[in-house]
Amino acid sequence: MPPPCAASAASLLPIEAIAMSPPATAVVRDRLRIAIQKSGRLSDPARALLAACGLSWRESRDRLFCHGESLPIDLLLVRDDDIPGLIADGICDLGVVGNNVLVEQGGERVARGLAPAYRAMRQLGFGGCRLDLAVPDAWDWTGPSQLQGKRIATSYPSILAAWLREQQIDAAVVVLSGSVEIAPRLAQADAVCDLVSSGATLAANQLKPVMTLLESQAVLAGPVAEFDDVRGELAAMLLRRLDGVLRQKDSRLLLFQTQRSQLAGLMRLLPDVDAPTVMQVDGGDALALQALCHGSMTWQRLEDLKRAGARGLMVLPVERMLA
Ligand code: PRT
Ligand code: ZN
Repeated sequence: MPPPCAASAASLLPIEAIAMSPPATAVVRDRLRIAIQKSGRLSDPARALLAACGLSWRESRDRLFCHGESLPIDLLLVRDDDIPGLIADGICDLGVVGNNVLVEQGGERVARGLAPAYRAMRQLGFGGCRLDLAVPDAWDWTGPSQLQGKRIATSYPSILAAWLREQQIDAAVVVLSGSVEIAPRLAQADAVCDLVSSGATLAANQLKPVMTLLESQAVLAGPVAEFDDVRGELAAMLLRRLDGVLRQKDSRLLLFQTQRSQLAGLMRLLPDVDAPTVMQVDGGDALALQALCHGSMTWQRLEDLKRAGARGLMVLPVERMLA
């Protein structure tokens, strides 16, 4: 993909959105603006996550600005590569973007002598992939030193260059904006450094992954500096809800009864529960427990708990959480 360019994203904005988009440093705003990918791998999951946080907006798939209805939080639909620049320029307050893009563009800023302008605030649990170094199947891979003097094609020159420096390898970085995997077959490069999820694209191009330079997933990105107006409160509320939604995704409520003497043994079987609530039943040794579990609660685990003295086991889904 072409290099980041906040100006190009802004130039795509409809007139009214541009009018609403002076740099944040120049104005105090009373609405929060979140940039998400207009279309692509992160687009639908980002929308679903924000909707689960209680946001709703006036849909305009064909346009770039969606006015927030349930809360003063608007969406800007853009190319993922533009998101870090939009945050750096204060055109957007937050963004949902692959950490790979954030790290790459952060590295470019540092190389240009600019101060860090954005940071990953939360890992979002989707858009998982790796930035892998891959070589032709025919290579007998012995280690990074094999790359000495070779040409490596990538859309992530900053991350790759940093890694090569670390490894003290002198290799040529061939920057391509797409179709990186085909470069060795076209004799443009000897190896590639590209995003991989299933690995099918590498395999189809007779390449094999040999090193992982970065594990990535979608993140909520925001500015390094705190907001000093009402956007700070809106961002804090969004983060609270986001944390609830992310935790709730893999959480189950576990209920059961047991005897006091068996409690310690049962708790050893539940290392992934939050501090459980323990209630005495009838003032005797019988206890009722409720606990939030974050691991999977399989039939096997329930059988193990039952054997250890749990009775009336119940696993309930969690609808909503707010810490
Ligand atoms: O138009 P715009 O610039 O917004 O979209 P884009 O084409 O740049 O982005 P998109 O939608 O392809 O990817 C957005 C983000 O999704 C990336 O920045 C990553 O954070 C994440 N992601 C997760 C991936 C992949 N998995 C992925 N597999 N991004 C790209 N790929 C590509 C990879 O480059 C390679 O070409 O998929 C191919 C490999 O897939 P496998 O499954 O064959 O290994
Ligand atoms: Zn892109």
